[in-house]
This record gives sequence, C-alpha cells and structure tokens, in this order.
Amino acid sequence: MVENYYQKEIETMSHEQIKAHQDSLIGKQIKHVYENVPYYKNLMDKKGVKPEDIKSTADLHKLPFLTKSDLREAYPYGLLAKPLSECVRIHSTSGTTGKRVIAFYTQHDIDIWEDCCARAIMAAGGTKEDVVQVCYGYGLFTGGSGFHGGSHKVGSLTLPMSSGNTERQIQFMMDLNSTILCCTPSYAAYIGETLKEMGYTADNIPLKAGIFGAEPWTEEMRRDIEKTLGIKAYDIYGLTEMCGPGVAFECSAQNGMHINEDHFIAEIIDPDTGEVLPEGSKGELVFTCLDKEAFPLIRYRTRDICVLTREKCSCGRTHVKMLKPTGRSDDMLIIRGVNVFPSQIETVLLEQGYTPNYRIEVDRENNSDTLDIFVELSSEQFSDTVREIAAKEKALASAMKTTLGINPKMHLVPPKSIARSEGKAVRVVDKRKLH
Ligand code: DLL
Repeated sequence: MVENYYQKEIETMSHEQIKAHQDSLIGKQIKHVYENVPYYKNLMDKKGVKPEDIKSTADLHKLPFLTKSDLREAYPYGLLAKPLSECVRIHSTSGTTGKRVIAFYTQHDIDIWEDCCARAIMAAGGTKEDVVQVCYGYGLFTGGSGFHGGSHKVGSLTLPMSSGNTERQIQFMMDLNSTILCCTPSYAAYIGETLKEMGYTADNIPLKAGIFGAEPWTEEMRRDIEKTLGIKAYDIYGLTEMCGPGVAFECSAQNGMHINEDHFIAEIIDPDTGEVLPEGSKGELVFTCLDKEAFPLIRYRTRDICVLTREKCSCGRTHVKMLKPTGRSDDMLIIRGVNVFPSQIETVLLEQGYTPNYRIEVDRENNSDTLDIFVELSSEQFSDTVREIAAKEKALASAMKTTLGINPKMHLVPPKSIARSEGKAVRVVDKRKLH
C-alpha cells in the first residue's frame, strides 16, 4: 500500500532536521511567553531562568513545569499570551473530572491544529474521495471541531454529525457512503452494537477506517471494533491544553502514535521527582508548544503515563511515537495498596469474551478497600442458568486476580443494564471519595 501523507516533507524529515527545527523555534517561543505571560515569567524568575538561558532544546530541562493546578489558578486569562482581539476561538475540556480548563486560539493556532488533524486523517488512508463522519461532540469539546477542520483541509466530504442519535448515525453512514468514522472508541463500540440490533453487519456499511481517541482503549477493544465495523481502527491522542485531537496519531503500522514534533516537544519524566527519563522509559508525558501563539504552554505535565520510542516506523514517518497511554496517573486506582489501571480490567474482560460494557466500583468497608466490577452479559450469554453465571463470575474473578494481583467481586449483569457512552466513557466510580 502506498503511504498517504498530508505534509510528507515535514512528516518524514530526519531526526537531525526535526531537532534543528525545534532548536530554531524554542528560544523565540520562551521569549514570547516570558514577555507576555506574567504568570509564567514569575515561575521562571523564581527558578532563576531567563529567556537568554534557553538557546536550544537541550536547555529545556531548566524551565519550570506547568500543571493543571496552574491552569486553574490562572483561569481564565492568566496564561493567555496574545491580546483577546487576536484570538478567534475558545475551547474547553469536557470537565469529566470537574476541573474545567479553557484554551485560546489565534487563526494561526487553528491552522496548525487542523493540519495536525489532516495528517491523522490521511495517515488513516483519507483522501478527498472520502466521506468523513465526525461523531465527536461539537461545541466546547475539541473533538468535533478538530476533525471537522482536518477533514476540510484534506478535502474530504465532511459529515458534521456530532454524537448521539445512533440509529440516525448508521442510516446516514449507509445513505451517504461514509468511509471514515471519527468518534470515541466507546461510542464506536456502541455504534457496532446498534448496527447488529438493527439487523445489519459490517458488510452493510461502507466504512473502511475509524479514528478513535479522547479516552484510553485497549488492543482487545481495537480488535473488537475492527471486526464489528469491518474497518481498520486508528488511535489518536490529544488534549485541549495543547490544541485538541491530533497532538499524536497512528499510522498504517498501528503500533504507537507519531507526535507532531514540528509543533510539540515531548519529554517523559518521573512523575514523583520531575526528573527527565531516557527514551524508552515509562513515565509522565510533558509537552512544550513550539509555535502556538495564544495559549503556548511550556513543559505542561499531562498526567498521562506512556513510553516514547524512536524506532524506525514502517510508514516512513520519523516523528517520535508515543505508545498507548496506560491511563492517567490520576486515573490509577490504589486498592488495598495495589496499583490498578482500568485498562488492565478491560483487557481481561475482552480476552475472556465479555462485552466492553462494564463499571468499576471502589469503596471502603471496615477500613478495607473493596473492588466490584459489573460486566454486562450479551444476550447469548444471558441465557445461561444462575449456576453457570456464578461459575463464570468465579472464573472471571480468578483471571482478574492473576492480572491485577487483587481479588475483585465480579457481577455479571443483564444486557443493556450499563449506560452506554456517546462521548468519553465514565467507567470508574470511586465511592471512597464520598465518605
Ligand atoms: O480528549 C482531545 C481529543 C479529542 C483527543 C478527540 C482525541 C480525539 P481533553 O478532553 O482535554 O481532550 O482530554 C485529554 O484525554 O490527557 C488523555 O488523558 C485522554 N486521551 C486523549 N486521547 C487519548 C488516547 C481530548 N488516544 C485527555 N488514549 C488526555 C488515551 C487519551 N487517552
């Protein structure tokens, strides 16, 4: 297959060229931030760093980090680096964790963001002949607008569906020949489920690819979606603070996402000490915006835990790849002293032939943590007898124990009893926080 690029020269430039490009921008960007963002100037002054100290990316480690709490403290305008009259757009995080963050964009910022999304669409095989169905939410959330703009830049026919009304999504997909689906992986799974319920199979829909992100998802989930929808499923990563979707995207190799290094510098740090870790280490992902104007965050701690790799990629792209984030450091559950990531639970469930419809409940009884996992049975599985279901719960609890190191209480529940998600799925309820 001939690899499809949006900006081939940039996407395949040598590592030396990428570095030279970054080195040529970093000094100017730090000066811009120092002179226009008193909040960050103050952090730099406290650390005793001046813009002149930052001559190349090798000096990056001298700069202070920014965290989500800085963003909250500086809300709403404290990190803005351009006059509002030069800004053309605002977006905001979905606020699932109750921590709302807003980001500002100049027209230049929108342009580079849409380029990043266009790269992702083309890496998934998109061309101007394609029909791109965007079922990420439109509005303050960045998902809808980012893909919308990216699809326009590719020249694809864009279907701005937003999320919800799943039967109508499928009807449009069939009537208007959508070839590329963009939504969260949990919504893609729900679309697959609805397709079956409507009496169709993958053969009835024209889709060839899907670009799914905004939440963690496992390889097992990818295989499941690929089979149900008859597509290749590509991962895409991003966060509102950087721009939105498209900070990194998957290519035909489907094993990690290329970070758009001409716009963002990525580092991996030890989340406890802040020390920069060597390539290949697992740690917290930190980003610096190289050429954003309005909201140029420097050394922003994402809380996402992952690994970076510069191994040669079969697609020809040279930008560093981030492997699937295993979850956010603040999503990690500590249950009876053991670290548990929801993604581990999802992997076990799908490996054991269950649906990706589950809910994790953590609570505390008599000073000890409890872990209850509710998993929905498919209608075929539900016909089992009570005794068979109890045996299945036992087997599943034992498979969980092997992976997680602790024993959860499993609850196999009837079909349709767990709420579906049209955007980011909320799968964890930590009741300990309520006590
Ligand atoms: O979720 C932007 C986005 C929209 C990305 C559409 C991809 C597709 P936020 O709402 O600010 O922005 O949430 C950002 O979501 O820090 C990660 O924890 C998580 N996340 C995003 N993409 C992925 C992914 C959008 N592919 C936060 N895998 C990030 C795992 C992801 N986690």
